[in-house]
Amino acid sequence: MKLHSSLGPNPRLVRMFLVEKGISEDQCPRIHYDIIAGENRQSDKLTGLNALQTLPVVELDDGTILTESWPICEYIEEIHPEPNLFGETAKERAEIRKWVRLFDQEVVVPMTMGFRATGGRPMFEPRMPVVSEAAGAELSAMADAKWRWFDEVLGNRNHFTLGRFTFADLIVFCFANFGFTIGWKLPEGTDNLGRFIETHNQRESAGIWQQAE
Ligand SMILES: N[C@@H](CCC(=O)N[C@@H](CS)C(=O)NCC(=O)O)C(=O)O
Repeated sequence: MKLHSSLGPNPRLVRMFLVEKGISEDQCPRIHYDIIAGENRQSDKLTGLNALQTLPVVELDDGTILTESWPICEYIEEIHPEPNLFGETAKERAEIRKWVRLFDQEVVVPMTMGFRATGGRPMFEPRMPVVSEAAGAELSAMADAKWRWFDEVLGNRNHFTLGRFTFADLIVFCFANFGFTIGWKLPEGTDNLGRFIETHNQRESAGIWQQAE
């Protein structure tokens, strides 16, 4: 198994997941693309693996190609079940997927579309359709409103569900850290999320956010 990777929250989500599973870079070598320079958009090799030219991409030993960070993590969970991050039972899996789906739609989509249309505009406008700067600012504000909602539902806990660390926590942690790398700050009054991030910063997998690429 090989991981085609880059800067950014989606490859880093998969990299954190691999660390959580105890899978080393020897077991899953990483091929890095410089997305700031647009290397992913110029690579015929990557285009052959993923027509969308985005990362992460997982290339299995039998040549199978997996794309999209969340399903990639679910695949890794199935072949490396321990420690469990997606739920032990059908009910637990439904619960975790509920939080992930909510976060993905309500925060990840507006946050990333907002960034692409504002601070990230010089990088993304030549690559993909982006909304106007004004719409981008509205999307960022919508994402921040949902960050506040996630802060409220988290309350004084450090896990969104099941009372233990799951993929739901991992994705929230990852996208908060992505925000920090682009100059975003936690919205005012989200002290529960601040505590959550500080707590999970102690995890070995969080070290990925300190690495230069
Ligand atoms: N929905 C995809 C998103 C993939 C994606 O947008 N990846 C970003 C890095 S976080 C990328 O490749 N950006 C460079 C580009 O679009 O040129 C996933 O979950 O993996």
